[in-house]
Amino acid sequence: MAAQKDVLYLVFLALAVRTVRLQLTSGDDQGWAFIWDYNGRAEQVYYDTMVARWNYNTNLTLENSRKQDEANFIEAHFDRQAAQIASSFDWQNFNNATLKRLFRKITLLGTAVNHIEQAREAREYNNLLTEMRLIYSTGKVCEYHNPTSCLVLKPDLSDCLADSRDYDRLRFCWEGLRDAVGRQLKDKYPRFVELSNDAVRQGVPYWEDTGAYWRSWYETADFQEQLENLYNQLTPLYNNLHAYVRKKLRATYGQDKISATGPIPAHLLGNMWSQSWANIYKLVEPYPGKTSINVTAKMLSDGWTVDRMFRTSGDFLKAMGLIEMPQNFWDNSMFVKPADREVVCHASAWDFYNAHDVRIMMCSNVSMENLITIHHEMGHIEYYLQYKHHPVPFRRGANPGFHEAVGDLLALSVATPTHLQGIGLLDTVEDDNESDINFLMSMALDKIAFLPFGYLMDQWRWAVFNGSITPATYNQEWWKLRTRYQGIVPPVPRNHDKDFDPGCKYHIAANNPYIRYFVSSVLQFQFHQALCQTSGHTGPLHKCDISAGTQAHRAAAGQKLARMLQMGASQPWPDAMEVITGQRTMSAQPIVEYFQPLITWLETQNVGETLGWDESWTPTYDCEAADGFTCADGSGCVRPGDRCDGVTDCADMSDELNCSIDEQQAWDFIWDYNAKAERVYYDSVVAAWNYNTDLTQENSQKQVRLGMAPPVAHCGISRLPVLCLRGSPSLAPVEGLCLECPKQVLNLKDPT
Ligand code: KAF
Ligand code: ZN
Repeated sequence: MAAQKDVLYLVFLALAVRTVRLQLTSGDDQGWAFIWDYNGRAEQVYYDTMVARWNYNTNLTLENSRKQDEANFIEAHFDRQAAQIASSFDWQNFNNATLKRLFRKITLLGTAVNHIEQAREAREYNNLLTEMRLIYSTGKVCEYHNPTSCLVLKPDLSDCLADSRDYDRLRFCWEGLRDAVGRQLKDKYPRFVELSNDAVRQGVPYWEDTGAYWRSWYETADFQEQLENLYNQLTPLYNNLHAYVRKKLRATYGQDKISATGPIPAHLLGNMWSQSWANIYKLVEPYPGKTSINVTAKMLSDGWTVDRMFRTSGDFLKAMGLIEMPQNFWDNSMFVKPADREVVCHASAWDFYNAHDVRIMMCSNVSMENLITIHHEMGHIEYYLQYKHHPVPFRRGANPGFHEAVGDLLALSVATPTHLQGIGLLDTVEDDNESDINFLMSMALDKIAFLPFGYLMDQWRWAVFNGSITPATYNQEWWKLRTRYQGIVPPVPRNHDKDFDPGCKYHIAANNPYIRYFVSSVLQFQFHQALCQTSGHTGPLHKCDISAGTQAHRAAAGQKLARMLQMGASQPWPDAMEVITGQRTMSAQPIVEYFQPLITWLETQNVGETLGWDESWTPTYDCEAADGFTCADGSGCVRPGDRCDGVTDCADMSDELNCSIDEQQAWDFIWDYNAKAERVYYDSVVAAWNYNTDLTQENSQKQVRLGMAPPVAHCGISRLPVLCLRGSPSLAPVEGLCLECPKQVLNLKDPT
């Protein structure tokens, strides 16, 4: 493999540099020579890694996973060697600032390098990450009363959260994912955090923890203070939206379910993580009957296809004079979920580092939400295409928030009613205040609702990485932040010993940083405001479509954006920001200006409402409606999946004798189990005897086959480590041996 040769070459070069010169190599010319040599090799190594990652992510097999591990390992080795050689140059004294910046980036190693000297830890780190991603991507939630009917996150559970208006059904879908994914990740995450921190602490420079390493990408000394400042300026917007939505939800679900002054139950906001509330637009629409922005129904009735959504996004880039998607983008991308295999469904945009192979991976369906996500992903691709001429270390966003902001910036124009009308997604557009408020509400349900979530995700993770949140309090602290910032509460009591709710968000299971999305939420409005000015827009900011002006105006806006994108990471981000906005700092002013008419409207709607929420309020929990049952002493609710054995299930920690299991059924089960276990064990001892007394291949295989057969059945909900669930049919662990599940719940993990 070419990449392996490159690694060997670098090892050779490193040794040569070390032995021939004991002092640092100096001189810009030598520096440039290294860079161009490094660049050609890096392109090859990274291309191979991206191909292996793509193949695995679009077909989650063991074999593809193994190939991906191998490629990751080669890449880490290459990065490490390159960093070592670059460090042997006296690069801090180079004359050329660009060259210095390139060397700094090559020598900065984070977790990517992951201690070659400690290959065991590196493997463990990679294995854990692969496992966590796989658990997230393949988690399934089976119906309580039909365990063979199982739901996956995309599309089933996402659709459930978006479309159902049944309080208990929503709770089932919300809780199901947390049981299926979070609980399985709980034991893996602490070790992962430990290994990640170990890795960054071994690098040069030394990072205190993974969070500090991630924050270093922003090259901003007071980054956290700046964020807090921005967040505080945006809180009034969020609190007004929250109070208004809570009032509307009380009208929909009942005052017994939602408090006028409390947080909102998290499952009622149209999204699995309550991060975008756009799916409940109809429940909170300010002026029903006026122009309504959610155009999903129109897309479906007009026969829109996934391909058309992508082409529409491509057309917008073209109209702005930006780089069009190359043919291989259309040929190689994965736009819809394949029916025949497991894939990663979380959307992503891929650069293969060879200047032309770019792809999107997404399990799209036809909807307004997906149309916006497609623009988001296309924004990443446009960035790739614009900065492809740079050496590899500069092929990044000016900072990670810039990369996330590009597509969203374009979507701000695409989502305007006049633009939607132009592409055939709205029949009529009324130009009046009420329609404006409807439009701004639909945008706020996306953009404003997202702010606290975008902010808190890495507040939690940074605290985990720096040790101020420990594994024992992962889940409590998560919910403290969720309640404090988002004003939401879990609809069902959390079992902090078992639940790991943060792990149910892709970016935590897959270890992708998140603060970039909060940064992007601010930046995109700054860019939008500036480009609107360039495009000749006059009037309120929320009415601006940067593609709507004259050809010359449109081209000017497109060129300005392109100039910034072409910089990649070659200069500090304030330089890139200056190209578009003329400013060098992040500012909340444009997003506040954009939503000002809605803020004023919400303030009048919220007269008499309490802004904010009482953090101690929790929803009443109807145990029976949630398929649970109360312990015999009436003290708690045991849910399917929780063992009724006194470990932690009953709220008062009472043991299983207090739970309402019919003991006779339990004994029936034990005797049934016993008879069948005797047969299984007899067969396996016979096989062992036969093999030990006659060491043939065939006898060995028979023994292995029996030895590997699971000793117990997993009846009922396959996502749960239980034997049987209430009323569920039994499943056979070994052909012909079927354990009958008792009618009552009997959740025994291992009856031996
Ligand atoms: C963004 C926009 C609107 C709403 C919500 C968000 C936040 C976030 C979310 O919670 O869904 N959005 C995404 O995760 C979109 C996917 C992505 O484009 O940001 C993707 C995430 C990802 C996937 C796999 C590996 C790493 C990251 N990011 C990229 O594809 C990406 C990131 C950096 C550079 C180029 C591409
Ligand atoms: Zn993104």
